[in-house]
Amino acid sequence: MTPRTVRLTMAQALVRFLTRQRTSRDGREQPLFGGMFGIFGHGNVAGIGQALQEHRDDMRYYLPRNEQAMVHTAAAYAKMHNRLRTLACTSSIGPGATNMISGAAAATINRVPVLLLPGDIFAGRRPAPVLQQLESSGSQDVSVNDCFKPVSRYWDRIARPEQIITSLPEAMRVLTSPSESGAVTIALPQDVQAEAFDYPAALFDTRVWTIPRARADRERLTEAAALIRASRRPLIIAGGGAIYSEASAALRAFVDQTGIPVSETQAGKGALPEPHPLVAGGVGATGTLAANRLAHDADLVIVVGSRLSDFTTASKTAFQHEQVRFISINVSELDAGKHAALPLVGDARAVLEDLRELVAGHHVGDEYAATVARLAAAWRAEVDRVCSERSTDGTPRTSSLTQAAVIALLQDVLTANDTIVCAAGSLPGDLHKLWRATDPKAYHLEYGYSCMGYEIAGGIGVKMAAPERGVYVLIGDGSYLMMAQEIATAVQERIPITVVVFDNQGFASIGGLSGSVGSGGFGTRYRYRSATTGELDGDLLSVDFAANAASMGACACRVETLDALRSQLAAAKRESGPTVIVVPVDRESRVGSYESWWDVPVAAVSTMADVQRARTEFETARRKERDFL
Ligand SMILES: Cc1ncc(C[n+]2csc(CCOP(=O)(O)OP(=O)(O)O)c2C)c(N)n1
Ligand SMILES: [Mg+2]
Repeated sequence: MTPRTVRLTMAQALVRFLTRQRTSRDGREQPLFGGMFGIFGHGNVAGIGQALQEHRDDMRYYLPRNEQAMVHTAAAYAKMHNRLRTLACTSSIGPGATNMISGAAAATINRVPVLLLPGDIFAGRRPAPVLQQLESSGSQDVSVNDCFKPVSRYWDRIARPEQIITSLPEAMRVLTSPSESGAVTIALPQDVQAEAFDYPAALFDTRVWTIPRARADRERLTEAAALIRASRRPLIIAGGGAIYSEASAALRAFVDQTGIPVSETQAGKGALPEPHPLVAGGVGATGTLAANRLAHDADLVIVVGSRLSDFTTASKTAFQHEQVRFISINVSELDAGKHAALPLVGDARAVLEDLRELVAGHHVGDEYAATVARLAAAWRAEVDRVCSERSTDGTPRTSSLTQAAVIALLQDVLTANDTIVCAAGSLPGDLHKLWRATDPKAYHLEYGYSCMGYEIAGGIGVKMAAPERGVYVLIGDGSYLMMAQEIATAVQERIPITVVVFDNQGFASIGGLSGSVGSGGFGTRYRYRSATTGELDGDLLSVDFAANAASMGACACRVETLDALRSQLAAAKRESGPTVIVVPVDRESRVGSYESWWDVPVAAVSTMADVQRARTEFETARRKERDFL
């Protein structure tokens, strides 16, 4: 008997296939794709574009304003869904495709699934070179889409329509794999998209991808339990994996039983929601004094779902105990093996449950418990102090409001059912220290790639994934200027997010960093070029962000006081579309760093005295960096 077939174009078959994919974890099943974003050009309009039109009832199409942004939206959507759902993204060939590369890198670095479908040059080649085609004198099998290879976890190019029969299942496997997840790129030559093929009907059967909860090796678990029992100063680092695996209850049970304190990475904040007496807050370069002191003296660090970036480890200076050991719970072997950890390869929730049984009856000593309680209480008091501080003494103010005070007000107004979204600038560091996440989904930071421009696009993805939540995008003026156009998309889709723009006239974060490497803020402020000096040190440039947002259809305003901010935040709740609130904040009022450090190399030779001084300090600080072998 010959198998039943369906005659479709490759693009139609691809879209139909995507509508049939589902995921399931803990018995809860849902569609893998929540829709497809795309910007059409000659590389996809007649292929995927036409297929989407035919499938518009079961695959909703969304029109964003920029291809990079749509990938951020997809990644934020996936992250909010704990990687169980995502969005697909279609682009034309050439610039539309390469615009997605930053988004792909961000998704892959954050281990978040996104499906990217860039158009590609003709597989048939006859009309070559086509508009926007990259030519190579050494090969005809090269296009700009090859640039996606290093930033994708799966990459393919479809030269014949039947290739999707084997490619798509592999692409889905990678997208839904807890350990391999990231950007999946399938480049679609524009001619092949429109070619017909008799596809096996079975390709379009509903397919459920079951997300496993892998359990760790039994012997290693026993070894880990022995390390925990022997440890006098253990510390947990909760990373994004703890949230993706929905391990909060397991983590709480584990620490309630053992008394082990929990510090957090940017992706892991809220894994153990506040208020819990064992939350020590952010750890590492942007960490709290409590977490950083605990890390400094820890003899055992239990890492739960973190890739241990340099921000988390303070460039490998955070852990100074002579005999410090690491246990790393992670679905990915790559991450689990870092810092010569005892690797517990498996799902965070499952492994924590197993580990808890193995350390039954064990609790940290009274003295350590008292130290943890004292440090946590002192940190809470420090947060209150920083948030009520007016502005840095002595330095001229650009605003009477400090960033910390605005954060404190937001903290006061927002509830456990709200989510803040942020990615780059000085906000992530301040939030990592100051924010109290009262729910595992309250704090959405893209800090794997820290990609300026993620914020508003990401906020849209978060709101699409969790329409029941209030979504608050916190964004610097620099990031806003890089990618604000998705406000128009939010207006179009009537997505009611609130965007708070922190206007400090340039790059406060990199300005501060520039100061610390001896360069005095060179190139980090928005100023006119001065006719006298020829440099960018003329008058301050001001941008009317509220007018800009209003021009796209958002409800927008600028506030000068905390009271006005409070009432505008309340008003935003009544809007059916996006609201943008611009808040001027003082550039020089910074939240300090708490006994932490970040390795940013300083010029080894320079005629500038400040640079020479910074280099000397750098060389001293770097000596604290450790190898964990
Ligand atoms: C796409 C991108 N380009 C450059 C950087 C480097 N960078 C990190 S923070 C920053 C400045 C951000 O300025 P703003 O959004 O105003 O935040 P602020 O530092 O003032 O808080 C820059 C340029 C980046 N992270 N992402
Ligand atoms: Mg700024």
